[in-house]
Order: sequence, then C-alpha cells, then structure tokens
Amino acid sequence: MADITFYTNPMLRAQIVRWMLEEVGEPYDMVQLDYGASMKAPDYLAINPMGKVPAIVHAGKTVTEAAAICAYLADAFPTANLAPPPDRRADYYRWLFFAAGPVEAAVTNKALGFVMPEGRERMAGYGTFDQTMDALESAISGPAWICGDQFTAVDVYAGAQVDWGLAFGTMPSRPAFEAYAARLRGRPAYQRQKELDNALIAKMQEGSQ
Ligand SMILES: N[C@@H](CCC(=O)N[C@@H](CS)C(=O)NCC(=O)O)C(=O)O
Repeated sequence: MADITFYTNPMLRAQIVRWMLEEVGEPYDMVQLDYGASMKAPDYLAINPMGKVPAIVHAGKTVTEAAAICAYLADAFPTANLAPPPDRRADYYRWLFFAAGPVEAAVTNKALGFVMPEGRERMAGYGTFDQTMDALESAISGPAWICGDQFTAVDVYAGAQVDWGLAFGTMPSRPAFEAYAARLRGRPAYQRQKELDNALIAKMQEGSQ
C-alpha cells in the first residue's frame, strides 16, 4: 500500500491532482468515485465533507482543494523541486491564490452564464472576467514558468486552468495563453496524466453503454 491515497473521478478537477502526483513521482493508490452514490456516501464525506473530488490522504492526513493539494505535495516531497525556496515564494503564493480564487470564480461564473450586475464589480474579488484574464496573462507571459525558470506547483494548478479553459473555450485564446499551454502539454507528467485519465474515462464510457 502506498503512502498516498488519491480520491478521484477522472472527468474534471481531479485531473489537476493526478498531474501533480505524476510530477512528484511518488507511488499512490487511487480510489475512483462516482458522481452519484460513492462521492456522497458517509465514508467519503468523512474525508471531504463537500462530497467532491479531488482529495488525498497522505501519512494519515487529509488534504482537499486542488490548489492546496498541489502546494501540499510540493512541500511534502521537496526532492521533486516543485516549490521555490520559502524566501522566494512571492510569485508562487500570489498566483496560486489568484488562480484558486479570482480565476476559478471568474471562469465558473462566465461558463454558467452569470452576469455581473452593473456597477457591482468592486464587490467581486475578480472584478471583471477581462481584468482577471489580463492579470493572469501577465503572470504566464514569461518565456518559461510563473516563477521564472523553475516549473512549480503553481504551473500545475494555474496551468491546468489555462489548458482546460482553452480546450473548452471558457478562456479567450490569447497568444500568451496558447504558448504557455503548449509548454505545459510538452511535459512528460502532463502526458502521463492524460493517458491514465483518458483510459479511465474510456472504460467508464464503455461501462455506461
Ligand atoms: N474547490 C474544489 C472543487 C472541487 C469540485 O468542484 N469537484 C467537482 C468535480 S470537478 C466534483 O467533485 N463535483 C461533484 C459534486 O459536486 O457532486 C477544488 O478545487 O478541489
């Protein structure tokens, strides 16, 4: 039995954590849940009271929230080199929290058709969708990664949002987003994640026919 248990359904946000686990390179056990019964069953609600995936249990500790899991794994396995040293984490924290808060809210609200009441942008942490996209673009426009030359957990989390946003048309196709996504898609861990999750999705779809 591995030290990490990964709770997933391969369709959506849990893919972010699978990618992070593949970047870390430690063994993990996987528990696949369905959106109906098992994700809302008492056993799993004891792990994540939201009844949502992803979650991990590592060495007896539970972590939920994809961004928190990415940051946690980077710290728990420092030899993977997926977090900057503590005194050089300004960009790392800044954009990790920006992606988990404003970006997530702006993209979800837009995809769901929520229209900001006129003049209420100041009340929303993300201001407007366009402002949020402009700020995100400023973070990912360098030649390499958000923290400079070092690829880190923030590239997995924010990067997954850009990758999915472009794939599903929920983010604008700007040249900087496309170039960043192309760099991410070249990573072996990204490719392993896609292979593993796509195989699970194909199996689920076979089962439902
Ligand atoms: N804020 C959570 C969101 C997790 C989330 O919304 N997961 C969705 C899948 S993408 C889910 O499990 N939905 C099932 C449900 O709500 O029943 C995170 O970032 O981990």
